Amino acid sequence: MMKPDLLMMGSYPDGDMEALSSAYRLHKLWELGSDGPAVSIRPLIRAIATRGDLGVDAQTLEILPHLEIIACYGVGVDAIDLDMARARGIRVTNTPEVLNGDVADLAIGLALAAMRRIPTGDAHVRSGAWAKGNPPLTPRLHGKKLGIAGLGRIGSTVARRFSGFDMDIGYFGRSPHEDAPYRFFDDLTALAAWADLLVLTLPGGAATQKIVGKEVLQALGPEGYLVNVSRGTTVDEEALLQALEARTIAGAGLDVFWNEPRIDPRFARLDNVVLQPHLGSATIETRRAMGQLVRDNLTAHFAGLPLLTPVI
Ligand code: 8YV
Repeated sequence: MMKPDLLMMGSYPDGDMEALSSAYRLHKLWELGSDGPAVSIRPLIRAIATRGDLGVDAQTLEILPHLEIIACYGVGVDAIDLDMARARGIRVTNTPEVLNGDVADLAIGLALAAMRRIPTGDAHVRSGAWAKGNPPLTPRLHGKKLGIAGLGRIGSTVARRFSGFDMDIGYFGRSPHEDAPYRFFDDLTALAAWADLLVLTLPGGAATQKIVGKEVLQALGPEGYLVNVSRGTTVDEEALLQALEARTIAGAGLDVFWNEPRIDPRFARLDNVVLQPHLGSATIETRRAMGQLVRDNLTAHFAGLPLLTPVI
């Protein structure tokens, strides 16, 4: 039987690429010209494999008249034009749950790295400066007040992880979670004013764009820390850079940014921010599970079976 034609928006780990190529005729966008798939190929493409950090915009959808499904390697589908996909009856799947633990682990790592200034300590030892004395004391993490913006699947895992640090936990969201044993704030600025550490686990998209701006950062304050493991778009990045430069907030740990991977060079000049290249889900085990979910959803679709993790 003919292999279905599948457009890949970005590469996957080698094992995933091999598995996909055995079942589909792959068209790798990064190997095609700036116009994308050839005009003769476009009508043949029935599936797209994308990633949470890559977009599938209306322009892409418009040139693929027989597209049936978009499988996202990642939980965030904010970069996919869901309205157009829904209007055309195109299915969309993602990879929820399998990455919750890793993203939450990285939030812990970024909080500790930023508050205990671990990169600075590492550089202090490597440079030999330790022989001349110790770096300055830092604030502690345990026992502080943690604010979580977005108590979804990842945010709830973050709360469980940080509860091991004897922290008071509050959260912001559209509505309270009846079963959540944490303090609910219906106003993000109020949560930031209360918290010592604010962790962002909000979904990306228009509803959360720049939800963390100058007012929230001022409320977090000069002893406050921000960790972002959600989407760069949830933060007004100019306001964040100014807050870090002016020490309006004490520091930040960031895994996501606007304009990834070519982020604002001002970040690299700051000593009170820890930077990671969008690695929240980037462990061997989790990426293996994400790749399997992408394939299982595609296999189910082409077998006429229910999708495992449908978004639409
Ligand atoms: C990306 C993510 O998928 O899950 C998400 O939404 O942001 C990540 O896991 C990652 O960029 C995969 O390459």
